[in-house]
Parts: sequence; structure tokens; C-alpha cells
Amino acid sequence: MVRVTATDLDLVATTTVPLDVDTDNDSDFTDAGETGYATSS
Ligand SMILES: [Ca+2]
Repeated sequence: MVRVTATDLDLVATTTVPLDVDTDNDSDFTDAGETGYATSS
């Protein structure tokens, strides 16, 4: 299971929603490609 965290704190400033995805399931979002894995406008 891949945990997905949606952050809306930046929504006001950027009108985009960054998604951090723990792609290797090690319970952090610091690995390559995890932070800002996908964005939605
Ligand atoms: Ca990770």
C-alpha cells in the first residue's frame, strides 16, 4: 500500500496541490521523487 499525503496548505499561494508519495514505503517522503510526486491544479 502506498501512502499518499495531500497537502493543501500551499493551495492559497500556488493554486496547486502537491502530493508526496512514499514510493518505497519507508515512512518518509524524503527519498528521490517522493516530495512533489504529483501535482494537481
Ligand atoms: Ca520514502
